[in-house]
Amino acid sequence: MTTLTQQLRELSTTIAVAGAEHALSQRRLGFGVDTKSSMTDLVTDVDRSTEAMIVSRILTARPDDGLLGEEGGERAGTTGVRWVIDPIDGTTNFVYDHPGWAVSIGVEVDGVVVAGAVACPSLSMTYSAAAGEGATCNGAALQLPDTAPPLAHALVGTGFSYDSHTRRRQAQRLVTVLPNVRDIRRVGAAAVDLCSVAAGRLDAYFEEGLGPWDLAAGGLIAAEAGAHTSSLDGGPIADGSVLVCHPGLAAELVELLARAAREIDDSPS
Ligand code: LIP
Repeated sequence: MTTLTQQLRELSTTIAVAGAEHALSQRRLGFGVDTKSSMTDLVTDVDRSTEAMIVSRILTARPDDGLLGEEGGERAGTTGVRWVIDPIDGTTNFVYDHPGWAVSIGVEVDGVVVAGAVACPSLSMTYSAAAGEGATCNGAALQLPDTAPPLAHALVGTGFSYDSHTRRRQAQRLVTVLPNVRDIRRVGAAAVDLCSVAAGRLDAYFEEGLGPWDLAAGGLIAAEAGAHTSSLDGGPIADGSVLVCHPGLAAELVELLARAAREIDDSPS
């Protein structure tokens, strides 16, 4: 007898894979591109058609659930289950045909993410997790190693805002961070970054300003693989601020990020 959480994991995985196949096939046919919050914040008609396809599949299976989609799909449900959907996370990569993009579907029960899947078709990787039941990539269990690397050997992912003023401060923060870690990777899709920490392809990832759809599935996958998850200041994740890393790196990274913020505030603008 499968539990609700197991059923939601299986359904989110099946639909995420189908959504990824849809997006990849639509890409080959050509697509239109628009902008949202700024000239660099892209959305394509494949984002929209993929979200519509995902919503249709969800409501066919579970007609009374709630929905929150990045491209506007939102409805209240009556079951306590809410689906949090990013139809294409990493839209800029999708447009430029870089592989770092994914379909991300998280599932909440009473406001807590309990299942989710991230399908990365160009990387041939499908991640999934259920609360208390671990995380997998292509069916193989994910578990962070017992020991963390030294901070100076940590490969750290991050991302940047679409707002140019915010990007300036984020770049200034790297002046402090970059000399103290192995290197930085800016993949361009939070869901891929979060799953990369779960899979050991990154030792840490931090970013601010994420939407709930960027974070829902990948955050659970990283936590179920044993990663530390918090805001940049080490507190509970809030307002789209996230630090995900090997637990042995968390205190040092919180301090390094705090020092970076102080150095920006203390520097002449
Ligand atoms: C992306 C995020 C990424 C961030 C990008 C962009 P989108 O989401 O997943 O972490 O750095 O700027 O916001 O807009 O491609 O769905």
